[in-house]
Amino acid sequence: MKINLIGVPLTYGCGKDGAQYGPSVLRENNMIDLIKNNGHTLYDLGDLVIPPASEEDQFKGHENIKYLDLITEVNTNLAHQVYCSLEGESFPFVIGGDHSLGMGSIAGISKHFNEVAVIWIDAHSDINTHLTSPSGNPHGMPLAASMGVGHPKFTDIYFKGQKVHPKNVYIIGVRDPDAGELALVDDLNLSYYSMKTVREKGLENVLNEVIENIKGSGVDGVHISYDIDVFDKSIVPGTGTPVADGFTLEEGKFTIETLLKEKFVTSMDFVELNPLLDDASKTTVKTAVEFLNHTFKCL
Ligand code: DIR
Ligand code: MN
Ligand code: MN
Ligand code: MN
Repeated sequence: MKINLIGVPLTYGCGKDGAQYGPSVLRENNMIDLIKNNGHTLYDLGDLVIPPASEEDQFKGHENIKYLDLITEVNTNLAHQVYCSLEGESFPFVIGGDHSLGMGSIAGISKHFNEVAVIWIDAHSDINTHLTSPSGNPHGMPLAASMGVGHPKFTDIYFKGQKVHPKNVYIIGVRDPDAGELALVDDLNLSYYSMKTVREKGLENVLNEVIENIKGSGVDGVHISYDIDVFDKSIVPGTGTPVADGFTLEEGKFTIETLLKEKFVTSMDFVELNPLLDDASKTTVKTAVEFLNHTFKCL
């Protein structure tokens, strides 16, 4: 298939240095060949420009949102890249960078399709707002903003208002939610599969439930936003917020394989690799490359 690769070397959204090196390290580790060798036609759109910003200005836009204007700007550019990729009948594959980029991806797909579903695979649910976030980090807010909940600058990225209806959102793998996020899960009645639920029901059953619901929902676009921290922290030390009791590599591969087999997925993010936090044997890069290789095999 035709794939547009879009790098987003952004780390201002996660409050830690290092996630900006995700795209370059993935490229150094043969990401390009990996896509081509799996039979795809690759258009490498390069990396988005991230303007420099000084730390003392981080709360200039809002007292509990770091780098509000910069994150808004970068996501607007990303949204247009994603939108234009879809208009050109390519599959946008976005590599981060921190997860605040999810807002841009979803804004772009939402402009192209009539109605989209979003599958958010993450140890966190990323549905904080400036009112609930304990960290002020935008990477904990993108899914809320995409549903129209949060600061107006975030909810109105690319075009005004809601990008994805809450009924079309599926969250899988969460084991470190914040209190305000759990309240929103209830308020919006979200399809929320915590890691506890995944263990109780079984991963295959959870995925089949998600697939059946998406197929019955009438959406014409499906986006996967994959946060590397859904993996167990033992195989991804190189991410900003590693959490125990996560996916094994096999479970991650099984998840992507099962979803991609349906042939309804139309775009994807892969985020939160932080090479500066990786161990000496590059465990996280190895996890990422194995997972991505399987992903491109199944695409
Ligand atoms: C936390 C961390 N819930 C926050 N979020 C992360 O800052 O809002 N998302 N790491 O993937
Ligand atoms: Mn995330
Ligand atoms: Mn739309
Ligand atoms: Mn996460």
